[in-house]
Amino acid sequence: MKIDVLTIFPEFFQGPFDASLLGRAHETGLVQLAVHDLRDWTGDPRRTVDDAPYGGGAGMVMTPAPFFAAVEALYGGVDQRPRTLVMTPRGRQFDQRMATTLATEDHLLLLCGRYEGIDERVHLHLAHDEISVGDVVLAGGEVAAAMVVEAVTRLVPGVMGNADSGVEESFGTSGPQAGLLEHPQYTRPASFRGWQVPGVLRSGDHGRVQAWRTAQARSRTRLVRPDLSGPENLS
Ligand code: JFH
Repeated sequence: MKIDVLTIFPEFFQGPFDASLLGRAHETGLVQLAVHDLRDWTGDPRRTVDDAPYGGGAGMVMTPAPFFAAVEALYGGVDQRPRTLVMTPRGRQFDQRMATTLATEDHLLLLCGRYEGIDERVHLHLAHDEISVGDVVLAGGEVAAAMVVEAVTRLVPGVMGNADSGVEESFGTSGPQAGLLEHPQYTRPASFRGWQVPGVLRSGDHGRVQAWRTAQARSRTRLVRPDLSGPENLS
């Protein structure tokens, strides 16, 4: 999978993704992340990317031309662009289902704005979809795009060390605790500062372990995320 990101802060993406999972996926060629500086496609010596809003109001709006020029330079034309997502607080809420769908694409382009957002013509004529990562207002699209990159790339087959670890996690779409928050996890030592690992997890009885985990996942979900407790999750 190839992911292109357009941003005025390309350096933002260097640190987090070089060290991690994605760094290794990049080396193996499974995921190719290319971050592009939007200012490379400005036409003036001051490399301007923003202007005052038509109709007035506070703040500045990102001007459309650099986005279109970048797409034309990178792909040879707007019609040849990959699946293009614009980060915005007014977008469709990003979730695990969307991540799994996006993980099947072979090429994505993520558009990051700053200031008060991007000229509507970019939304209308470049973006296939508008994505919000939650009901919170960020200072720009970069953190949102980083979330999308991380959530999507870990689902690309072969990227994760353990091929199974996507199955039973929170918001996963299959397994005995599908749609529930995850159960508690323990590792060694069995006793740490006087706190014991629950005996059932050391019993060797897989049926009892599974029942305990599902009960834990259900009660935790009811308590902190009742909205996730659909009819199929009611105990
Ligand atoms: C972004 C910003 C818009 C306008 C009422 C609420 C918002 C500040 C580009 C995504 C999520 C973002 C996000 C994504 C891209 C950009 C800052 C935009 C407004 C009116 C203020 C610029 C924010 N999920 N949260 N934030 N900004 N207000």
